[in-house]
Amino acid sequence: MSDLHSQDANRHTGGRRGNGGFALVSVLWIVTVLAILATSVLQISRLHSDISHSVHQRAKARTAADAGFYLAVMQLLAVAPNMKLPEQGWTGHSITYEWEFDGVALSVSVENESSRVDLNFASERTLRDLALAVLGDASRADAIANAILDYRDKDDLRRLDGAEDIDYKRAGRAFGAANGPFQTVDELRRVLGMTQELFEQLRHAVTVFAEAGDIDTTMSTPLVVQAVLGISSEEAKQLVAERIENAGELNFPQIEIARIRAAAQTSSGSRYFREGVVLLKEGKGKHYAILDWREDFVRDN
Ligand SMILES: [Ca+2]
Repeated sequence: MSDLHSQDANRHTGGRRGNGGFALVSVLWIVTVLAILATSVLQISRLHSDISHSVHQRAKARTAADAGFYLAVMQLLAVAPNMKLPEQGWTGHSITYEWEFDGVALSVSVENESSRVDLNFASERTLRDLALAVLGDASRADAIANAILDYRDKDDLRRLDGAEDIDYKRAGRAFGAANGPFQTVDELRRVLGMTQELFEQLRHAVTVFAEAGDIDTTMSTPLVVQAVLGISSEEAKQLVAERIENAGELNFPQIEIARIRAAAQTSSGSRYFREGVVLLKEGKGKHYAILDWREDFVRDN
C-alpha cells in the first residue's frame, strides 16, 4: 500500500512538475510573442513615421516649386517695356531666380520658347543647319532633316534621303511617319534615323509651341544661334557670352511664350521639379494660359 501511495504521490508530484513546465513554456511563448509584437508595432510605427515624413517633405517641395513657377509667371506679366535684364541670373539664354521659400531652396529658370526651332514650322534649311550644328556631317544632317520633313508632311512622297511609311515598315517599325504635325518634342525620337545621342542634343533646341518659322534668337542657346545665324560654334558661344557681359544694358526680352522650370529641394533632400510652357497674353489686362505641364520627383537621399 505504501508503495502504491508512494507511486501515486510521485505520479501526482510528477504531474505538477509537468504542468509547471508547461506553464513556464507557455509564459515564455507569450513573452516571446509579445516581444515580437512590440518590435513589429515599433517597426510599423517607425515606417509610418518615415512615410509620413517623406510625404510631408515631398508635398513641401512640390508646393514650393509650384509657388516659384507661378511667381515667375507673375514677374513675366509685370515686365515693363523699358525694364532692364537683371545682371544676376542671366545666362545669356535664360533668366534664373534663386529663392528661399519656407525652408526650401528654389531655383527657377525662364526661357523664351520662341527662341527655339519649331519642329512643325522650321524651314528645311533651319532643320538641316540645326542637325549640322550637332552632327558636323552634311550628309547625315541632310538625311535627318529630310526624315523630319517627311514625318510631318501629309504626303507619302519620300524626299532624297528622307523616310516615309514604307521605309519605317522596312526598318521593322510598328509605326510609320505621322504625316501631320509633331504633338510633342519627344515624338522626334520616332523619326527614322534619330539616335538617342542626337535627340538629347536637339531636345533643348526645339519646340512644338512657338508656331512660327521665324526664330527670335535673343534668348537662343549657342546651338540654335549657330544654326540660325549660320556662324561657327565658337562665334555663337562668343555672341552668347557677350550677352552676359551686357546684361545691365539689355532690355528684358518681350517673352510671349515662356518655358519655366522650377526646382525645389527641402533640407532633408526631397527634390521636386515643375516644368511648364506658358502663353502670356495681352488683352483686357494681362493673363496667361498653360500649354504644357510636367513634374518630376526625386526620392529622398
Ligand atoms: Ca509624309
